[in-house]
Amino acid sequence: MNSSQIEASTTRKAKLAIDGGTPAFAQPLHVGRPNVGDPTRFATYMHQVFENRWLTNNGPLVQELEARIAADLDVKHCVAMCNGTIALEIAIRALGLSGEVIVPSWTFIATAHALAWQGISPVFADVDPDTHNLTAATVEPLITPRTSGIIGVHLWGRPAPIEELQSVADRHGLALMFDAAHAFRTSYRGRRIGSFGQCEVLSFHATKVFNTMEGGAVVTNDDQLAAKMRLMRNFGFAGFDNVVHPGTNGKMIEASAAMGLTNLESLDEFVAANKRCYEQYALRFDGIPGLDLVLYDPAEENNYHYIVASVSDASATSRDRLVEVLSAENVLARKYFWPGCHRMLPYRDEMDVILPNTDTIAARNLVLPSGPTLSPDDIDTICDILELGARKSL
Ligand code: T4K
Repeated sequence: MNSSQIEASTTRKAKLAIDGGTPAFAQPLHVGRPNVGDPTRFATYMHQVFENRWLTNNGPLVQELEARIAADLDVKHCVAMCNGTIALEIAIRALGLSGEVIVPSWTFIATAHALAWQGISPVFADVDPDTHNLTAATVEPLITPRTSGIIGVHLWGRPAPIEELQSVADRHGLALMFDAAHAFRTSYRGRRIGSFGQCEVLSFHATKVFNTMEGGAVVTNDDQLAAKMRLMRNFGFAGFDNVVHPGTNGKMIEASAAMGLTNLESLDEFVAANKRCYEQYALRFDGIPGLDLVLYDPAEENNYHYIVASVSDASATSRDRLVEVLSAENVLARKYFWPGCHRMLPYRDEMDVILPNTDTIAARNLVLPSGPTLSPDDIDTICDILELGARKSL
């Protein structure tokens, strides 16, 4: 197709902003724009917080949120924390991990930092090119006498191969925990993510499908582990003046719990909106050369929060150029998690690893906006721009 045929094939007729046209969107469309529930409900909860004069330190709203999340995920314990990174650190320490721990490089940097921050070496494994998750085959060859555990990541809310990883861990006597930061309200073989491995770590950051502004939690069926983490998140206090364990300050505040309780009430709507976005993107991507969507498994429960595209060489415009073109139109797409943790400054000189699948994915990955604030017209316009770029070098 020549460029006028391409423009005719899409609803987009205007000059691109990168060529001096007016941006398609007056306001930026961000990946990660927060989902927010009913402000009146939030105000009611906050009124309760003021009435209680209890602002933090395991307050009643935090306890209520923990109970609701544990019930929702069908897991015995939910230990709420101030963010997902501290939750990872506390879980890692409570499990007694040391030496080396195997993690994917293809994840948000917090997964690796949570180990390095406490003197443990993250050992970066490659991922499956289609699922973006670890496999037994990428993990097992990296096990050494110093390995103490494996952290699987349910990337984009799509479950890691839990059973495969569990049998590797069992064979070698290793701990297995999961970074489930993206995986709130998703399932593995029909069972909700939250009770796999020794524990799973959730993030409730503003940009997640379910947020408490900042926040996170460790969920587990292990009574002793949960009790230890409760101590650790509160300086090791077991009652007034009685410190029984080393600890830190990992507590969730009541205002965060108020946000969480508010957002739980709207979570089904957020997921439905994400699903609508995902299905529309999937429909539009069908037939666009060089653009593929990383698909969710319809047999599982998904939160559809991350719209993840792959831009291959068959696209006339490169991934990096598409990010620039979209940005000029006020569509702030992301290259998450380029270039991979193993190529980030704190880690790249320390190890000599070759992760071909991670490198290929990192070069192609493009995360697009989704969520309740995005209209079908918005998605059509974003897809028009992408289609133009895929068919013609911009
Ligand atoms: N493990 C994994 C696999 C994770 O993905 C994360 C966090 C963690 C662990 C750690 O959990 P936390 O400690 O964060 O609870 C963002 C988030 O800050 C981070 O939570 C998240 N993963 C990561 C995937 O995304 P950045 O560096 O991209 O943040 P930033 O400031 O660029 O904002 C992201 C986008 O959201 C932008 O387009 C702007 C938009 N945004 C952001 C905020 C905060 C808004 O529109 N409104 C807002 O209020 O890391």
